[in-house]
Amino acid sequence: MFVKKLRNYIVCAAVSLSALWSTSASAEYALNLTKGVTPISREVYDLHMIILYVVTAIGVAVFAVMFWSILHHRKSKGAVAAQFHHSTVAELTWTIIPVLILVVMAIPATKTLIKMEETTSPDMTIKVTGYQWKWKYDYMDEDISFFSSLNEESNKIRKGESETNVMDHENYLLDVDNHVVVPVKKKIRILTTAADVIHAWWVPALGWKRDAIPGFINDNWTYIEEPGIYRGQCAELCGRDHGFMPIVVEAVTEPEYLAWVEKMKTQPVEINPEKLYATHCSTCHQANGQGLPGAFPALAGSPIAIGPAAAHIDIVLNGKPGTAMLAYGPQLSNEELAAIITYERNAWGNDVGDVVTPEDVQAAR
Ligand code: HEC
Ligand SMILES: [Cu+2]
Repeated sequence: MFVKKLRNYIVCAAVSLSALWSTSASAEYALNLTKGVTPISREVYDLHMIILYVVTAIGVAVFAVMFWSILHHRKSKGAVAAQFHHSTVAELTWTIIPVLILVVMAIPATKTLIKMEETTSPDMTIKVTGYQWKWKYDYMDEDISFFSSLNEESNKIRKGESETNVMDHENYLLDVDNHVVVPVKKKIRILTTAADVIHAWWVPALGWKRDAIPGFINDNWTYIEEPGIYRGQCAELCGRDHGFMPIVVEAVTEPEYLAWVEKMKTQPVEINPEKLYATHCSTCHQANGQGLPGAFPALAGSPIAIGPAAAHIDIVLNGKPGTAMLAYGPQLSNEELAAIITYERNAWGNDVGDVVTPEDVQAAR
């Protein structure tokens, strides 16, 4: 009776598992880790598989012994429990065998960890800085530096300001305005840090995830083999818009990379006040300048935004310590700051009518 019931349960579980497996496969759900696109990510994947096989084998063996014992030594068969309470042999065995298994598993894992830490002699270095809620990329060898934030369409959809259905937007919440463009087959050192709170830079295809911590610089590297677009996200809860600061790494061939570098260096910096405001300020103060009551003040009609320019420049340059209002002096150029401040003084019904110039901003630095 009992055995028959048990068999039914097992059949049932197997059928539902296989159903789950096929529906998830057809829906392109990946149940496993990604293999990624770097030698390290493949090693991480292989390690994961080795450990998975080891623990599966141990699990099967342990449960087999357990179920066998339950069945063959059950009370209805007249089994009588052994009555001993100390066995040196048993205790030594169940200590030494697991220790050996752990040591054997630790050897390849440590080798990979050491390789991951080996950041010396890179071909190039990129510094990644987390901000609430965007990323900044500095190409240390090229003097290229830019912000990368959630693309406009995703942003509109998530705020309910777009007609587009979420399902119709490819890479919804996983797309940005400026990709991090990198060459393939180069050792790229990636430094992570942050300007406000702790973030984490995570692109699964690269096989690692690293915290970006204010005041610290973490050191990592990657070597991408195949051109492609690899997406990721901030992986450390960093405040209200944590879910809206994706990462897009675009790996290209060396000539394409050099052309991109050339373009970045020669194209004039575009100063579009509305766009600058949207990128840097609207997550908190909102596109309509109304802020969010209780958290972020409205700029429409704000005493500072329509008061004397000096105080307005001061709070944008230096921020307000202890609040979410960061100092934008170190982030943005005089031209960009002058454009944003002038915009704020003359948008959403603010009509101060004055023009703040880059010279005014420079004088206040
Ligand atoms: C992360 C959220 C956040 C972002 C992004 C942000 N601010 Fe603020 N801002 C604040 C907060 C919070 C305050 C209120 C500080 C305080 O307590 O006085 C503030 C205050 C201000 C004020 C003073 C308003 C008043 O009436 O007190 C101005 C002007 C301002 N911000 C401009 C900007 C500009 C320009 C940008 C973009 C370059 C920007 N802010 C980006 C959070 C933010
Ligand atoms: Cu973050």
